[in-house]
Amino acid sequence: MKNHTNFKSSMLVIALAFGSASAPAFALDGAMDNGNQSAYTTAFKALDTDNNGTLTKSEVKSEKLFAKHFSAADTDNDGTLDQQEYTNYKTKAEQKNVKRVTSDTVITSKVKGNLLKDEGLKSLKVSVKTNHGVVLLSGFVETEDQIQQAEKIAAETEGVKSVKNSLLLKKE
Ligand SMILES: [Ca+2]
Ligand SMILES: [Ca+2]
Repeated sequence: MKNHTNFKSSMLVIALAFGSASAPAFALDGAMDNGNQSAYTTAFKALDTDNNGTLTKSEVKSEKLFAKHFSAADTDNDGTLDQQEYTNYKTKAEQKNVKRVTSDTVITSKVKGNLLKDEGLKSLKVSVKTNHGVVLLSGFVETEDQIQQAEKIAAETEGVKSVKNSLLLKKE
């Protein structure tokens, strides 16, 4: 996990660097690491309807994130968001999202691992998907017991909030 943390902090440095210089962000359009930053620049300009370089609460109201968290994003408390405040907050929100997706991925692989440990289930192709800790099981199994067993194993896996069981019996 150490590398992951380093990666995050370097992303933040990039965000800060680009927040203060908007023009170069366009030049890097398409580059993997900077894709989001230039997207933010574009989004910022689109929202800034009077083109004065800052966003008021009403200019930004079409974005759910800022409609909800305007004052949190307005770090200097001047009632408007400049490009840096906008980009920083957006980056932070994005990182939270990345974190969430990562833990869903971890849950999925744990559930898959636990299913593979089960003698009765390991040969079956059970598909596992996770969204916000909710695990979706799907695919075809041979017996009613396997459906119940797979659900039980998934539900008992660490981090799982609930299980949606869409497993079906194979028709002979
Ligand atoms: Ca404006
Ligand atoms: Ca501000």
